[in-house]
Amino acid sequence: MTSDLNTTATPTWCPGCWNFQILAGIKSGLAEEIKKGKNKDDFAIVSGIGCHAKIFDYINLNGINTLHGRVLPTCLGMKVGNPNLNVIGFSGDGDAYAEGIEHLIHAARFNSDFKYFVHNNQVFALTVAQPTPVTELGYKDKTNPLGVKFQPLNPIKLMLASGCGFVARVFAEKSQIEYIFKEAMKHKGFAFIEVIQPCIIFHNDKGYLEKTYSLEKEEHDKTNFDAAWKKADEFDYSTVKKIPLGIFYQKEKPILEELYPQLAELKKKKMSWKDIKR
Ligand SMILES: Cc1ncc(C[n+]2csc(CCOP(=O)(O)OP(=O)(O)O)c2C)c(N)n1
Repeated sequence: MTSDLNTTATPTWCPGCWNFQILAGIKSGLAEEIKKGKNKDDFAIVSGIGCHAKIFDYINLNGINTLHGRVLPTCLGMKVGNPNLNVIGFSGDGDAYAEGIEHLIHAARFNSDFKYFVHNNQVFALTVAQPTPVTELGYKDKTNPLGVKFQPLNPIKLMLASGCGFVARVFAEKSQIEYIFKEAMKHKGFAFIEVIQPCIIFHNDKGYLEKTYSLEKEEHDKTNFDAAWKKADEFDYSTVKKIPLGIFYQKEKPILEELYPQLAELKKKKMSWKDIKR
């Protein structure tokens, strides 16, 4: 039941923030996994610093609310400590693509078996709207009165180029989060999920939702790297014509926990380091 995952903390997100839908979708996905036989203690969550990070306070699971930009090494540390934990990380676009960018590239390479949701509102929202590496050209705020001069990074292409085996984007609607949560849980390996989450105060959506379409409905072949790369080009985070949603690319490859015999052994025996007598 999703209510078992509730905490007593009162959400401090702005009324109407899309983060509420992300929270609802994640809790419903988790409840489904628990119904299928997992325990709450089989999960751990990690968040960074920012509006997105408050999700940590609203889900009753173990975990760490870590430093800004350090979600991924924290998740990796948890997996190395206990390869049987189901670890889920949450970042903002500032957290993931600015402070934490180097970790993102290596997380894709290492392919440790955890899931990563990036709440992308195209601004550093909690600190009131400074541009991030995915803010559109020309965007102005007090720190950039002349407007952003640099082409936004394309995180989908970055993940493809870095060898990520699960590259997806969804919009911050509960049903889309539920869908991608389920798909990501089924995938063995690092799953990168970008969630388009327009900040209703500082970066309003400019009709993003109407520009989205489903890759699955278009029969996009998610096993085809070149097709994924092409689809990634359709939204450059600056000009908004159409925004493909769904799984761009999926390919299973050896996970970090299988490449190290010590971890593979722990996984096989369903043990963690604390169960080993030394
Ligand atoms: C190392 C470090 N740099 C800067 C900050 C200040 N800071 C706190 S929240 C935040 C913005 C977070 O933006 P983002 O990760 O995009 O998340 P959002 O608030 O948009 O969900 C910043 C820059 C910090 N806490 N730590």
